[in-house]
Amino acid sequence: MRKLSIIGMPMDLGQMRRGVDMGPSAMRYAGICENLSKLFDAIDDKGDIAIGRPEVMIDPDSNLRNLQLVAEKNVELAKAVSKVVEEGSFPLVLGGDHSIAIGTLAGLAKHYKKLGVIWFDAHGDLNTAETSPTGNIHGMPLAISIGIGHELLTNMFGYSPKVKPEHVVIIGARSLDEGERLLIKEKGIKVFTMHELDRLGMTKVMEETIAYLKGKTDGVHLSFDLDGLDPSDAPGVGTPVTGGVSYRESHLAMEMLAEADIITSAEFVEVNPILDEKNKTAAAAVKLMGSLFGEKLL
Ligand code: 4U7
Ligand code: MN
Ligand code: MN
Ligand code: MN
Repeated sequence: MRKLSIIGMPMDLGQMRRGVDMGPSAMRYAGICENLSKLFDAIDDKGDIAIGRPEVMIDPDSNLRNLQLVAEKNVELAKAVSKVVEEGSFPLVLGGDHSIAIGTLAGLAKHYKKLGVIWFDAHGDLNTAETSPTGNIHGMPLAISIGIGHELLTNMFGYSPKVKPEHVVIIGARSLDEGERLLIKEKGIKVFTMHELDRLGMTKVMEETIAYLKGKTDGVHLSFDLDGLDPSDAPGVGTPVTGGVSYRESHLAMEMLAEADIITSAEFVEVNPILDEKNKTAAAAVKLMGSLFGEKLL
């Protein structure tokens, strides 16, 4: 029995642009359940985790903006994700800004000791309070998950790291800060930037990604930041970067992951309906989920 469980995480505290809290709603509106129903025996939408965000920006000047709340809410998400795994269901988390990956990965790490992560993103999300140009925690979740950053986030549930750097693959990067470049080199993190995507093509990049993670991991999480796509295909994101992955290439990537049958959990993040054009980005996310879960054109 193949079961999908959806968890909405309408959190916008990891960055400064309002609207990304409406991401889960926009993706549901774009037809997640309708689109995925034929690919699963059952779909269980758990609804949203309550963020209860006050209207005023809290803690606007810190170099770890909204640290306490981001930590608290991610503990809740981690518990919800862990429960879904215990139920034998596939966890699909809807963001929210990318800081929610801290909770998703903390929840998964309870069950997967060698968790692989595919980080599809224009950015590295490998900043710390020291290296971040913005103080926005959505630019830090990958660093935190490999154990680098504020203890309140890295040490969730009393241990760190949640993921080993050698089990991470970043795809689509084209905006990396200085500190992130250093960390990538220091930790030997596998990165396919847009340069490698242009040179090798998506087919080869995905073949290499799958070969790299297969065998040495006991589960693979897909963390899909919609800004990995080109802004022409996904305009509804808070930090767009030109020169991204095309709609078709991204589908090919999802189709290859479906074929390889390695993905054990996923999240789609950074959809901001206020910045979007007629829900285009949310719709792209939902179509990508279809390909990821095995939908075929013919
Ligand atoms: B996202 C940035 F400085 N690197 O740290 C930062 F460019 O989750 C952007 O990938 C982070 O969307 C983007 O603030 C975070 C910036
Ligand atoms: Mn991101
Ligand atoms: Mn990004
Ligand atoms: Mn972003």
